[in-house]
Amino acid sequence: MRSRGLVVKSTGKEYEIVVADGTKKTAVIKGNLRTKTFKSTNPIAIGDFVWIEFENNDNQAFITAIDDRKNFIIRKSAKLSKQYQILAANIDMALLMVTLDNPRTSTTFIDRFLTTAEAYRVPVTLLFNKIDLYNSEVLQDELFFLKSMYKSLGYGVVELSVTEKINIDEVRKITKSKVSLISGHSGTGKSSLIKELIPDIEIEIGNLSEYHRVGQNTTSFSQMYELPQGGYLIDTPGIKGFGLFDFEKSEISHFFREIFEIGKQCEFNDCTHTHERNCAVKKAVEEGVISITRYESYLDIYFDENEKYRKPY
Ligand SMILES: Nc1nc2c(ncn2[C@@H]2O[C@H](COP(=O)(O)OP(=O)(O)OP(=O)(O)O)[C@@H](O)[C@H]2O)c(=O)[nH]1
Ligand SMILES: [Mg+2]
Ligand SMILES: [Zn+2]
Repeated sequence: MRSRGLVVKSTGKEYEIVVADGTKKTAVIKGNLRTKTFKSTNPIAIGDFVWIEFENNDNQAFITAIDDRKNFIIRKSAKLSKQYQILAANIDMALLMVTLDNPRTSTTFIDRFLTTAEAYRVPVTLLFNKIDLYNSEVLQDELFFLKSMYKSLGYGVVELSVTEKINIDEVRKITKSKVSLISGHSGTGKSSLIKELIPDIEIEIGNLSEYHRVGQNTTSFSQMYELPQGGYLIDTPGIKGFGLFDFEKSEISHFFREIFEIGKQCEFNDCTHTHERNCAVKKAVEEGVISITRYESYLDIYFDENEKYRKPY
């Protein structure tokens, strides 16, 4: 018997798969399953459509094939690693959970995530969570700046407090009938949000006071949950960094929307926006038309991916 199903949970070894009649099957990867080229820590991701077979009337199911992916979000697992991790496949949208405090999310991290999503044409909404903790003027100003900036670039932005139940309805609205991935650092409140949207599920929430200890993840594997209003949310373990997968240096600027647009006015067609004369991008940064944080993220990626290059300043 062979059936097609959707991967809804992954422990890295075993997968939970919902098949056509709605039942869930547990399956492992068939030894000779061939997945596409790159080295991945998880050849099969949440959101994948796979084919499973049962052998010898045994209850054990094997994944024997995987359908082509519409899209996916992938990152390098750790610095200097050659291993890649697919966070989720076949998604309609990605939600990036951002907190400016407890823990702090950097703009470099945000922009690396956005760059990857842009490359695979996945729309992103930034969820600025824990606004109940932003009492200082510095944090409030920063929130205002980041919200306006990302909104002006065309990204969705929602400010949120999951524990104070602020703007939960907004998230309900945007996730309705869609398959959405939720990613972000550990402790930003991803699982808390899912619990708020789907109260009757069992899901583990971290204890904030424990986050000061070595970055322990509360959620240790990815899982897809069905929303009461229709649609699915994919909870994932928090990630520390976001290494980019397989980007050509010359491509990077294509995935920074504003740098790509304004870069068309540079004197040289192949301008890298780092040292060239009459660079429209650098001029726009000086004039405040392009945000300095975005330009810094661009340089961070541009120079990081190949250590041979040195910053010209
Ligand atoms: N003050 C405040 N705390 C929050 C808010 N949302 C979540 N928290 C707390 O943040 C802590 C971490 O929440 P989780 O939902 O476990 O975070 P996570 O992103 O799922 O973390 P990992 O599973 O480790 O990736 C918990 O103590 C939550 O109660 C919020 O809006 N405000
Ligand atoms: Mg979690
Ligand atoms: Zn340029």
